Amino acid sequence: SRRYDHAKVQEYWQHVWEREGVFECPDPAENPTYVLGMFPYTSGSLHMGHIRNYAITDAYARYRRMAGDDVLHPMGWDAFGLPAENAAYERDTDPESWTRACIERMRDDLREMGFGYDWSREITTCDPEYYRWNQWLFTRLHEAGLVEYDAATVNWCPDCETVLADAQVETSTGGDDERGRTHGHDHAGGVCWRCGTAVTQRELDQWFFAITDYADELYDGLDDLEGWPEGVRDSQRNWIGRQEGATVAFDIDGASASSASEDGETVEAFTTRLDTVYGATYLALAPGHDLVSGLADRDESVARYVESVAGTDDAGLSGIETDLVATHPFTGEEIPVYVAAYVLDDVGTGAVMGVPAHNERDHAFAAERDLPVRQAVEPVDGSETALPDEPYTDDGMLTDSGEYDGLASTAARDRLLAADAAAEATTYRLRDWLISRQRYWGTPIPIVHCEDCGRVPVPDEDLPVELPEYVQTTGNPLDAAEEWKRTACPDCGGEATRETDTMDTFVDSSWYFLRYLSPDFEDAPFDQETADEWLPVDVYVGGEEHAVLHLLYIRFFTRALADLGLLNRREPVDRLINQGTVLHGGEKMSKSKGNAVAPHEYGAETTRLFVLSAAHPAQDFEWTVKDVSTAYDFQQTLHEMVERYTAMRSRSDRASGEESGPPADRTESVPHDAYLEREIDRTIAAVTDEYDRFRFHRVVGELQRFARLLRRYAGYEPPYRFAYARGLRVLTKLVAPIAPALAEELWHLLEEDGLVAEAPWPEPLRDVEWYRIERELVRTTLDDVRDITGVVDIEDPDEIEIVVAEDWKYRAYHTAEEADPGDAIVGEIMGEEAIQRHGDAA
Ligand code: ANZ
Ligand code: ZN
Repeated sequence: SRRYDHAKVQEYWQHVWEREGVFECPDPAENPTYVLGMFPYTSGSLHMGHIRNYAITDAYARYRRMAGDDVLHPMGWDAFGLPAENAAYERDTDPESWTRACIERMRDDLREMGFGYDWSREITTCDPEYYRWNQWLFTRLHEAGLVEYDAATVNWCPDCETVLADAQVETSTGGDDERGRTHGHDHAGGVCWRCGTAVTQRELDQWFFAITDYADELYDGLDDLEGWPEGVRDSQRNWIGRQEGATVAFDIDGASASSASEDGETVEAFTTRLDTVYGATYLALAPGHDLVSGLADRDESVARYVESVAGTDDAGLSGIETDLVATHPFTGEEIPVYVAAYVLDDVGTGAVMGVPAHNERDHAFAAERDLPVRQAVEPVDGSETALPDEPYTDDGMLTDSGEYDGLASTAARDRLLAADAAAEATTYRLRDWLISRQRYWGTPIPIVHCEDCGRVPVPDEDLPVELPEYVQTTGNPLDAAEEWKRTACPDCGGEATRETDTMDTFVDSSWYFLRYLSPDFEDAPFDQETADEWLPVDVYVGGEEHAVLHLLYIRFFTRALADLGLLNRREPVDRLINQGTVLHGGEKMSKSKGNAVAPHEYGAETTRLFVLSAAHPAQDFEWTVKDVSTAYDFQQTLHEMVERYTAMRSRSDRASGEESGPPADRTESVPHDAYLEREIDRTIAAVTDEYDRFRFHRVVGELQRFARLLRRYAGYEPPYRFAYARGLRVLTKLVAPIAPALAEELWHLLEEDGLVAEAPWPEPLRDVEWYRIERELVRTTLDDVRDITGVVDIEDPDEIEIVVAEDWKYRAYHTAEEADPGDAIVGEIMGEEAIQRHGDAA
């Protein structure tokens, strides 16, 4: 028979879908389902990671559309950012032209893949019509006190000449630093996330979003995000880094005349182990602690130490003793004060009480300096510790701790909090979001600097502040745009200059999912009523590299917008899927590794079918030509089956002298028909269930199995024909979300009306309660399977299929493909006919 020409088929149906507006989301929607893939960064062309991401959302969107939902499946472009500027620089063009060219190419790529988007809602973040709303939102946040302008030591990439957010600094080993580090924002030793250049530190005035105001909410909210992978929730918890503990106040005495200026100062040390406080034998300050700058001014050796550790990542256990002493608030003893780089500036209070007996680091620090090791906690069971050689770090019972002796650590922590010197404290690792970038290709921050009025927001009616024309410079092109910079102060009308920083592109992507909902809305970034109706996004799919940054920022924005009264939702996404990696030769498939396969190399339909059938969306999988050809063959098989059937149908129509309509013998009840009908119902129920769970690989597995079964019937003339025809129709519908163009072709061959993309999802003919029970059973443990089947030598429960027949009897079958179906029945025996049927076909 004729092989189907997949390239032609794809192109044709893509055209028809567009002509018929299949993917345009009804407005207003009755049954809204929002399916969203993370919009691509406009880097030039689509890679396999994109394809996998969008194949997942497209399959789910198509499935829900057929199931009767009003589905929104939009697409847009994350178009601002440094790489465009770098690319433009290298190619001697400007970022805008380069970006627009990328968008054209990538849009074509997406179309060619047959993905169904509502292009009427396309958004591009570098359009002034989009970024004006970034500016508008900045102004609203500013009014609400959620924007700050602060001098800050910032991570600086000397190559990109820009500030980097903490999360844009990677450890030079290239690992996922988000999870590795527990403390700190001291990124010396890190490299720029884009170009890999070693990051340095700089002091600059910068704009921040006060995401830390939401630290608790963002942290606590994670517990309720049941549709999110645990790994992502953990990464966010870790990133927010909430630690509950206490501060302990130490009074400082200057031991010499020159240190009198610190007399009467108090240093608060943050600790999670207040129970060990009697074991504190020294106090250590971070090099950036407030007290230290004064110390350094009058003490050369402190100054030299601070200088020597600035910008180094592993100052180890170095430190320097100061001429200060601290009074231990519980014992009244005087303890020495050190400056030590292991105490981080921006963790806790930047000061620690050193407890050598119960903390590894403090123990090591003390050992090098012969500081006393004083035990305050002992094992509850009275067992020996390795003190003073090794610290005892577990909880236990207090000893040598005055009135607290004998208390358990937990109880002691509570009781000690009542003391004057102690106070409950929570610290966070999360820092405010630094959004300033000294680059051109981003949203200009809508602020005017006026000598008299200070920093004045640009009034809404003057938005957008559009980017000036691009000029090539090494620094920030906006600084060089003299004419653009010069403006009038919105307040006093006097001469003023524009802010030249642009916004981090993560601002653009923090609310884009809202813009799709009302892309032409002119009064605000989005229409609140529509947004309340559509949110949260039902499914959001994207790479796990966004586990922290982007996915924390959209949560922050949603909450901030709710507090601004612009939205009635506090979480943006109901269900999150991080798609796994496509591997090739054991390594992540990528251009830079030279192991990339272009999305169209094997044809769009084959690629989609393969990436969806290879593994669960969250799992990594290996690209192999063998598996690709399996996907290809499956399409050919389906096509052949339908073609053979239509040929047979027209033969028999001619023989019976009828154009169409049921043959006379249709009313006869035939056992094989009943069996096939039941299998059709079963397949519908199974496949629907798998689509609901995003297990497209199992959908394909079910469909392959079903196609094999159906094929065994192919040679039979009526009376099986009606069940068979239904089987083909159902198969076509069920495969449509995954191989949409092939399915349209089959639908057309079957002479069905309309488009399969718009056809209703198939329904089982009879009650499938039995099927649900069967599924439950399959999910039970191996022991249960043994109980039910009485078979003891089952190794792998996946080899066994439990079926509940309509007579409610349990039946178990081997499902391993090689097993002969007739012999493989291990439970009860199925009806004679069915065995015979299987036997015939085998
Ligand atoms: C005294 C103490 C005794 C501590 C003890 C621990 C154990 P973890 O260890 O991750 O729970 N810390 C506080 N501020 C710090 C800073 N700015 N830089 C470096 N370390 C700092 O973190 C909590 C502990 O980290 C705190 O509790 C403190 O040491 C240290 F047996 O205080 B602890
Ligand atoms: Zn002014």
